[in-house]
Amino acid sequence: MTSAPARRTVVATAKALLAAHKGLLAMDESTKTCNKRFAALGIPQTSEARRAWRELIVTTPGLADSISGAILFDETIHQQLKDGRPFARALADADIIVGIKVDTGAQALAGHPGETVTEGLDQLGDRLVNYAALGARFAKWRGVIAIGDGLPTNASISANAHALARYAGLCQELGLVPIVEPEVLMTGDHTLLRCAEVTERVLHAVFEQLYVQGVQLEGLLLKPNMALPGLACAEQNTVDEVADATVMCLLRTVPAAVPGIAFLSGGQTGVQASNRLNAMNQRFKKRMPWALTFSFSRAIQYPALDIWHGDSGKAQQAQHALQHRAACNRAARGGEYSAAMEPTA
Ligand code: 5MM
Repeated sequence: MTSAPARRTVVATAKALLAAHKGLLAMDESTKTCNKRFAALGIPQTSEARRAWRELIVTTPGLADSISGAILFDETIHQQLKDGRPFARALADADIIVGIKVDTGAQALAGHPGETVTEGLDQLGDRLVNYAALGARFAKWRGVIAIGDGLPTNASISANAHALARYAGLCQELGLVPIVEPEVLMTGDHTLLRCAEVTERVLHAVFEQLYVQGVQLEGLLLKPNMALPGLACAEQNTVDEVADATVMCLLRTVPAAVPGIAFLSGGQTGVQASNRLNAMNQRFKKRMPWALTFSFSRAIQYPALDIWHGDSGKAQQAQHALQHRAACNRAARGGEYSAAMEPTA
């Protein structure tokens, strides 16, 4: 069982991550994912290029006005800025809480073609202790659920929910806030309704496992997908339809003791993600027991990455774009985002 001091620590950290209408920045892409994004833009896929991109991110002026916590990847937490400061120190200096991705990735689930289970429980306790010594105060683990013909299976949902709950319990015991991320993918031609049904089923399973493992709900954050039609679905729903389906799904499954829900963007554009988060906060402010915020990677980073393209001469312009998307999402958390905030409006 988690000790009283550790419980107090995780509750306080979760609260700090949700303070002042801010959200989280996911910059925890694995080397493979980061390289894929760089390759698409012709940026060299080197450790130095990944370091330089992430230095640009964490030194963005005004980032902490909108971002309370940033999730790092293992490579980054061991790297330094050009001035010699470790990334974790630079984030703490900027008043941004340090987080770390601790899963080791989604692997094929035996006997279930097309499905995965996220691994990383082996020696997780030791790794968490090491990350905490490097400055991490929260962690992240992502389970991946695909929608398809006959998918997801109960096997994939329960294996991922179980691993998420085991990870969350261990984090809390060691004083780190677990970000619990069950992601239902946007890949496919499924409808919004189907995504909402699957998301509801997944979230029920996750909260059941969190209960079974004795995880303290007040000391975690949930990082789910929004309920969205598949990227190849012929019918793409309105912003309000997405907001309604997503919040209904969360109201049915997420206990009120959870302090906050921070969405992943999952392949939405920056503007789409801001619009949808904003609509949820505008339409349901009075009904929601938890804070509804963001933990985006692509929806915050992409416009800036596109400007930067590996060119240090473009760093300032890229930082401006990054700060802008972060600020739009902070506004969306308060239900105060509008198209007028966008430069093209
Ligand atoms: C779903 O991905 C998470 C949120 O990012 P988006 O807002 O872009 O959807 C993100 O934290 C993700 O876990 C990382 O980018 C790392 O993913 P990989 O696949 O590299 O482990």
